[in-house]
Amino acid sequence: MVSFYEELTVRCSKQLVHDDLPNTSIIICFVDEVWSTLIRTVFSVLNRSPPELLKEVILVDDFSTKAFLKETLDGYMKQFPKVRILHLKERHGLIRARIAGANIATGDVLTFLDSHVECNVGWLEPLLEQVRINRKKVACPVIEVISDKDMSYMTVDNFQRGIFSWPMNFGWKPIPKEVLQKNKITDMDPIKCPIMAGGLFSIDKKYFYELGTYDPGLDVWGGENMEISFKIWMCGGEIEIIPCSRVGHIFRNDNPYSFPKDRVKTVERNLARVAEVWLDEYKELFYGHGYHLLQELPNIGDLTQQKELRKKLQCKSFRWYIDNVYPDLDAPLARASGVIMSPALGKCLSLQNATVVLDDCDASKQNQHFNFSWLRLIKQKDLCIAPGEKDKVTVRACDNKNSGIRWLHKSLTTFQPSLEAHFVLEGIPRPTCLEYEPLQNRLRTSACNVNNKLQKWQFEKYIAL
Ligand code: UD2
Ligand code: MN
Repeated sequence: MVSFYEELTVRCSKQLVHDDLPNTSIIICFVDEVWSTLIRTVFSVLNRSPPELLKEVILVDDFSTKAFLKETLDGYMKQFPKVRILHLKERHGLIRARIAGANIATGDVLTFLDSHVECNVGWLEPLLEQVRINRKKVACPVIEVISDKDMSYMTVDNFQRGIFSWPMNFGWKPIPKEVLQKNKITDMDPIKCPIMAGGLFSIDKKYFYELGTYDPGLDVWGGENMEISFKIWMCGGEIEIIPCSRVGHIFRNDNPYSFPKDRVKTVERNLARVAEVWLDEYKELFYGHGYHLLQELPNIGDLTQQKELRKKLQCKSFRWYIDNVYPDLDAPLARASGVIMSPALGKCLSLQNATVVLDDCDASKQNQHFNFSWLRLIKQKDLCIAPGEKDKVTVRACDNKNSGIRWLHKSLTTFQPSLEAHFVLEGIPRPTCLEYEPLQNRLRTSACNVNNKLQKWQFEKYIAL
């Protein structure tokens, strides 16, 4: 029986492309790559790319420590006139190494590859065809799997889209059935891809520079695929996976090279840079799903140029990206919303003359409508319920960086689940709760007490708690 895969291969081989395709520079960055896998990568490119489309192969050695990646490699590659090697004088990290490779490239299109891949038969033409059709299209091959045990090539046959989930983890997801049907998508059609995996893609060289390449402030590894994906989509381009182009990649659990700083922190810092520049109000979801990420904020460096670039390119909002590119992303802007009721009193919190009081519940009144934000603020527009002097409760301008106005509520009070219905001030050693005090008919903060009914509150609607 002919498999789905073999049958697709036959159809792909019959697909026509323009005869004036642009040529490409292949850019392969590596640090301490294994000899055999690097050679396999280069051979697959040289053997399986039409010579007229292959301008050059640029190997960027990101300051490897292994001796065989210096003169030995240079000597070996001399037999291939199209291969150029750039030895960086210090560790750039993969992002800046790719930029260094792009800076010396002479082809019309840049095609980036990891240093441990195998390009399959006919891999290149379908990528360049898409760029030829629209220079703002960024084309990715289907990434197949090379076993890290025996180096065999394994095909994949259900093509998926690259996506992310909060707090910005890359993942794969099949296209929803409705979307397939609605758009009459067949298995050879390019797949619109909200986020690219990162390693393997073709992009028009001029367009890459129009987009300002990568944010050069991203360090070592990680997050750059988010950055370039948001940038491409929000600033007028598209990312597609091209089913007829296939490249195998060795997925490894460990990086075979060392990180100059802590690996996890490096990636988190990169992601925080991306969030600050691209996510608009949705960056709250990023921090709200990974609270410790806020700690990276002081270390993320200057973002002026990135923000200016976004303005200059007149890029669309993140909201637009969600609505148009990734509508199935789960992204509610508040964890809970509506009136905040005291079940014991049957009354609701209300903002009157910049103070918080209790009033008869009326969900239609704007001054009784609150949002519980991802950063744990109880907000009404730009005003937040906050602890005041002594035991007073007041309102203040919301400030995401002010940890003194954050409240724990519902599932956030896991340290003491019995306080679920309470609003517990965050970060105070002695649990302190929002309470109604009947004698003076006012709100105050007071030592939390699980049995005190006047400390229990309920939002009208819980969205993500
Ligand atoms: C994925 C991407 C990878 C990159 C990465 C970071 C694929 C198949 N792979 O992880 O391309 O986007 O996510 O987000 O989509 N390298 C350097 N200098 C460094 C570190 C790495 O040159 O400081 C090289 C490395 O030798 C390799 C490439 O960059 O050729 C990507 O690194 P990886 O293979 O460790 O990343 P991977 O595949 O786990
Ligand atoms: Mn890789």
